[in-house]
Amino acid sequence: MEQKKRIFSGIQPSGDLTLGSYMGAIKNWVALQDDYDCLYCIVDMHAITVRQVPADLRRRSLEQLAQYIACGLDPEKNIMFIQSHVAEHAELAWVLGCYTQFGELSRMTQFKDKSQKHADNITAGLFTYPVLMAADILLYQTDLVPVGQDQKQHVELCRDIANRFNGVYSETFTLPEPFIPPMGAKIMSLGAPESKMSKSDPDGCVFLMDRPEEIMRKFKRAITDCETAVKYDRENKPGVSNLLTIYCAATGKTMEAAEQEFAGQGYGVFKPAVGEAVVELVRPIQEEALRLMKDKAYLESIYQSGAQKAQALAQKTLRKVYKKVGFVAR
Ligand code: ATP
Ligand code: LTN
Repeated sequence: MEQKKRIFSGIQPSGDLTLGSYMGAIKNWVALQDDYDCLYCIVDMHAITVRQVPADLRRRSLEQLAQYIACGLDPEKNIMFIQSHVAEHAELAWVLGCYTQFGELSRMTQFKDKSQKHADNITAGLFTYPVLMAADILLYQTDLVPVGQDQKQHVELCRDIANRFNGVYSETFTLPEPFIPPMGAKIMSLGAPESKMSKSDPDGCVFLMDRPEEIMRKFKRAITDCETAVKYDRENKPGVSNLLTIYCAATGKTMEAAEQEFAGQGYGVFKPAVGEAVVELVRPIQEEALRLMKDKAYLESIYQSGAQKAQALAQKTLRKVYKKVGFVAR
């Protein structure tokens, strides 16, 4: 039988999962899990690049695992683990940092955004974050990295680092490709449709675990425009286009079908309908996540066996890398 290609992806437990991270990432992880050999990670080491409350970080890491499973990721099929449990991530990141240019990291838009936002705490970790991400991906000889649009630049940098390393030594790393979904790659904020929906900006953000009333309230208040037509036009109608995208991603309908459904209906009907579609989407996820959160022993067994399997793979790559750069074997 032909060996399946490998997927790696992760989300930081730096806040609660949002509708954006579901539509941009997790939904596609679920869709790809049968055709690929997948590792899905809770990247807690990335989360501490901005200050976290320790108890919250610990709680959210577990909740995130429960939510991954509740979204439909099968722990029997996928390796699911917590980044800090596999020390090879930090070890490879150090080596790769020595093959990454200061200039390359300075050009990362996420670094520019976040260093503006956290101007009082621009740490070396925030700057070298993409190197750790490259280590995550390259440790597992990953072929495909399913992420939202905002992470494409980081995956491209990861390819550049891998290419450089392979060029200096010899073939060591598989070159990964980003997988950006055709629909939902960039869900925008409901309050400010020109910026990305983001968990660190709770205004305009819908969380996967929000109560139904809260979801309905957020959609009813979503910014649209002063026209009435429910039409997709990203330039001139960013709010409505975003709501249409959310509606399509939540229901599986095409854009044409959605536009037709709401033709002549006005925003008073459209906005609550999007809210209801999202409520229906998250209802079973919420029920399952809450059930799983009560079973700490089960969650522990998943992340422990996940870390063991991940580490076995990671060690192979790290050993190869240490040998190539000239470290004495242990
Ligand atoms: P932060 O606010 O801390 O930057 P975030 O809300 O952007 O966090 P991440 O943890 O950075 O979320 O993202 C997790 C995954 O979800 C990534 O693959 C990212 O590309 C994707 N993602 C995040 N927000 C969105 C969004 N609004 N639309 C589509 N995909 C998204
Ligand atoms: N930087 C990503 C999270 C992340 C990731 C990864 C995604 C860390 N390591 C490896 C894919 C592959 C983000 O969403 N902010």
